Amino acid sequence: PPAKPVLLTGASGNLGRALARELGAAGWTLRLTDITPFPDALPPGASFVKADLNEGLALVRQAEGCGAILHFGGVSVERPFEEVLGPNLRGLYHVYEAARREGARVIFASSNHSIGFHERPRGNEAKIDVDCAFRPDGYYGLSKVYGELMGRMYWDKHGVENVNLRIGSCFPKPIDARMLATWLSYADLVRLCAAAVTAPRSGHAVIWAASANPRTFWGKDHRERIGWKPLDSSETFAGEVGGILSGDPVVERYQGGSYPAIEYSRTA
Ligand code: 15L
Repeated sequence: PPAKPVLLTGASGNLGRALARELGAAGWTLRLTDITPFPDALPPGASFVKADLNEGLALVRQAEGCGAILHFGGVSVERPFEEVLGPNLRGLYHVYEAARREGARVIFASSNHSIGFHERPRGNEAKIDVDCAFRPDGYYGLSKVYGELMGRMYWDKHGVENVNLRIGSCFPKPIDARMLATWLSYADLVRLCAAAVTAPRSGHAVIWAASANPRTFWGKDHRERIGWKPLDSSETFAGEVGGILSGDPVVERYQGGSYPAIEYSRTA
């Protein structure tokens, strides 16, 4: 386990709960926070504080003495701009200011929706690397772009290390054909976060957070820097979900799936 406590925002969310349970069981000292109460029994060595990411002071206090911040809090799906603004943009600023004060590393739950308007590769077409253009597929994806760029800026300007996880689809199992490309198992997520926190140096890193899926959309990233390799694969579920398509050409064309199609009004 890391020498210093680790702050986890969004602890009451699906991914937060999985991380709290597994890292807690591995003996980590966790400071959990969320705007909604923590629904599970507290893991050994963990504490929980209910707080809003909009409140900078609360976050600074919780981060005191921490060596890393796993930032999984905020709005996690497409929402109107005004709803995304507070938790996802102002919240990020508070996280990074706290990290700067503590000399802590930030592990940011970014998303494939920061690049969701890239088309899916067909056949042998080249896969996109993490230095591809940002192509956010909505206000939520745009907030993830902002988060990755905030990490870029805090590293260049203040030397705050950060690992940006472009999470595909992290669920117990894939539920449609797209997720055969984008799925990330909970176990691979937990190992990824552990590697991101404990690697001796990360700088500003960006990682495709998906399992070892043969149908992946994604190519090169910075995983070697933190020594992470996914061990699971969506292919186990191909027979079950490989035929599940949406029937919507916009959804099937782009990597972001249903998100690009939300309020899509382009005609040419
Ligand atoms: C995300 O960023 C969302 O948080 C999650 O609910 C899924 O929609 C996922 O992306 C996905 O693209 O499958």
